[in-house]
Amino acid sequence: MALERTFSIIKPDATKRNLTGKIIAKFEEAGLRIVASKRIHMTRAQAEGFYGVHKERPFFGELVDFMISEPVVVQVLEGENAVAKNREVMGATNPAEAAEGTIRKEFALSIGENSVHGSDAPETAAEEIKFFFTDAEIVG
Ligand code: DAT
Ligand code: MG
Repeated sequence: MALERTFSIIKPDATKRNLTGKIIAKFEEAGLRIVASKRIHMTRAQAEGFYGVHKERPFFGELVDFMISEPVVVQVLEGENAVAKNREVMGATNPAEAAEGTIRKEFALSIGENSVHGSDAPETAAEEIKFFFTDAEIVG
């Protein structure tokens, strides 16, 4: 299979607890390469736009407030089957259901404060990468 790219966010609960390096180590151990990375403090407009697909969900307001509560690290990860591999390394949305060894099992605090975001399909990965990065910022 060809190299694929996916989009990741290390979320506020994780940056706040100084877990950035431990989470990046999980990606690298799984064979995912960091080809773009920046630490940003998302604006409300960015968070609402990024999570627009969830705007009718009851937790939308809470999700946006959380995502702008602290800085985040946005990244592009590259590797074989990167979208699915990243989802595997992340673990289930709810840490209570996440498999042993996954990022969410080890680090997440709750279903909302769950340490990482990862694209769910190649098409959404392409859109999410474009939302935060220019082509020039991605160095493969
Ligand atoms: P994932 O992040 O695993 O792709 P998702 O796309 O269904 O999960 O939801 C996006 C984020 O919204 C999720 O990481 C945390 C938050 N969220 C989802 N379900 C929630 C719930 N029932 N209560 C609170 N926050 C929730
Ligand atoms: Mg999702």
